[in-house]
This record gives sequence, structure tokens and C-alpha cells, in this order.
Amino acid sequence: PTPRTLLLTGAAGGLGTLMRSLLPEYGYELRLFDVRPVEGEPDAITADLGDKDALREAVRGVDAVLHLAGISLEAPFEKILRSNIEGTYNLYEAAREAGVPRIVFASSNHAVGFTPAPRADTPPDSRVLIPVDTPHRPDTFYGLSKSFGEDLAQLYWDKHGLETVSVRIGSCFAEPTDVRMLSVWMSPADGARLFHAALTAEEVGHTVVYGSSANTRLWWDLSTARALGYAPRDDSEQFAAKLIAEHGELDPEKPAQSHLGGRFVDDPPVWPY
Ligand code: NAI
Ligand code: 15L
Repeated sequence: PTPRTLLLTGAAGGLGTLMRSLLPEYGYELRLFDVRPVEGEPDAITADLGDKDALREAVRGVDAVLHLAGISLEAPFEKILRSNIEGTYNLYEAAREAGVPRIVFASSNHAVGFTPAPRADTPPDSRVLIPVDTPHRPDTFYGLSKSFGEDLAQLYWDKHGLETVSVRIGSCFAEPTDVRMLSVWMSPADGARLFHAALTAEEVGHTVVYGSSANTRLWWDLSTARALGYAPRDDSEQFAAKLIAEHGELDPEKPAQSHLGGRFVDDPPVWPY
């Protein structure tokens, strides 16, 4: 059955803004949560993930949570600890206490960012795709917090029966903007399809999936996502000629071009606040 009331954390962010416009057509009523005000949404809850009372209030009566809030780039460990590690724990505790049955957790490819990518000079149809059970190889403190979130989700399933789909999102933006993104891009429309599948599939326990479109140059295995009912419709290949003409093919000798996490392995973009 489709959950009706969905708590969307991180609603003011890039992905939160995309999902605010795309998810209502799947039948969700959204309750919004973010530490920053959500533009044009006076009923949004403006609170930090450190505020346990606000979280208890936020989860009351919801059918599921789409947990996007957190620092989305690299940052000093103390900041990651507060927002992503303690913050995600606080959310899970509030959800457990309230009996919320399912969370969809925005994990990231950076939980496994130091995994070597299939070489760019291997033809796409003979590449060995990275499975979801590849060991955690975080590329940053940020990626480490996503590895933690996946383990936390496993614990809450095993111990408390709270279900999670952990989505290791690639790059969910309107368009891919570099050559790596040809492999890891998730179109916003496919993002909404995947989150909807993760929210509605039966008996997920704790399931880990990669989050991307059906890209010709895909690096990872989408079979666990497809098993939830996800049927991606987009492919980044339409952007390939222009991006490759501009930047060239990925260089397998350069760490930032030959690992899943891209530049996060040596020069991560840093959280601005
Ligand atoms: P974003 O940085 O645009 O949005 C994150 C939101 O979380 C912001 O609005 C921020 O105010 C809020 N937030 C941060 N710390 C908070 C706290 N302590 N309490 C309450 N709210 C807090 O990031 P984006 O791109 O929208 O990503 C959303 C989620 O998806 C993040 O968890 C990110 O790590 C994950 N993700 C996103 C990817 C993408 O391609 N956009 C790729 C992989 C993972
Ligand atoms: C992420 O986890 C970030 O939140 C997002 O801003 C992108 O950098 C994305 O990964 C990526 O790997 O492209």
C-alpha cells in the first residue's frame, strides 16, 4: 500500500526541492523538515536533527520517512558527527519510538567511493558491475557517515523491525555536468521513481540499492533496485558527446577519475556552512 503521509527531511536542499515537486503526483502528502526555512512552505518544520523533541513531533503519525537531511559534502569530522551520525541516530530513535515502519535513507556512492570503477576503456557491455555487497570503502568523513547510516539501518531492522531502503545515490541533478556523471547520474524523474518504489515495495527489511538511471556507461548493479519495482526510464548517454568533447574520456591512471567517488578521493568539495 502507498504510504500517505511522508516526512521529508532535508526539504530545503537540492534533492528535497526536486522531490517536493515530483512526489505529490505519486499520492504522498508531505511533511517538511529542514534546519533552513523551506521557501514558500510556512508549515515546514524548521529544526535541527539535533533537536530530539522536534523530531518526535515530526514523525508523529507519518507512514514513512524519506531522510535526505544532512551535510551532503565533505566537512570537518565534528560537523559530520553532529548532523549525519548523531542526527541520523536521533531520527531513527524518534521513528522507532513512534512505530514508523519504514525509512528511505539517502546514502551515497561515497560510502564505497574508494572502490575502483570499471575502466573507461572496457566496453560498457563487458564491464563487471559493482555489486551492493561490495565492502564499505568510504572516501571521506562524509562517506563514512553514510556507511554508518547503512549499518544503523541494519541494526534497527535486525533489532527493532524498522525497515529501511538505503539508496546509494550517484549524482541526482537536472543534467550530468562531467564525464563521471555519465556513469552515476540519476535523473530527478528516475529519483522519484526509485524513492516511490523504495517506499512501497513489500517486505524490504534492510535493502541496499544504487540510485541511478539506466545509463549506458553504468558502473554498478541496479538489480536490487529493480527488485523493488524500480524501472528507470532515463539514460545519460544523450549528454555523452558534448561532455566528452569538452573534458575527454576518464583517465584510468588518475585516482579521481578511476574510483566510484570521483574527486572525493583526493579533492572533495567542502560543505560551505
Ligand atoms: P543539500 O545539501 O542540497 O541538502 C541537504 C539539506 O539538509 C539542506 O537543506 C540542509 O539545510 C539540511 N540539513 C543539513 N544538516 C541538517 C541538520 N543538522 N538538521 C536539519 N537539516 C539539515 O543536499 P542534496 O543534494 O539535496 O542531498 C540530499 C541528501 O542526499 C543528502 O543526505 C546527501 O548526502 C544525499 N545524496 C545526494 C546526492 C545528490 O546527487 N544530490 C548524491 C548522494 C547522496
Ligand atoms: C554526493 O553524495 C553529494 O551529496 C552530491 O552533491 C554529489 O557530489 C554526488 O555525491 C556525486 O558523487 O556526484
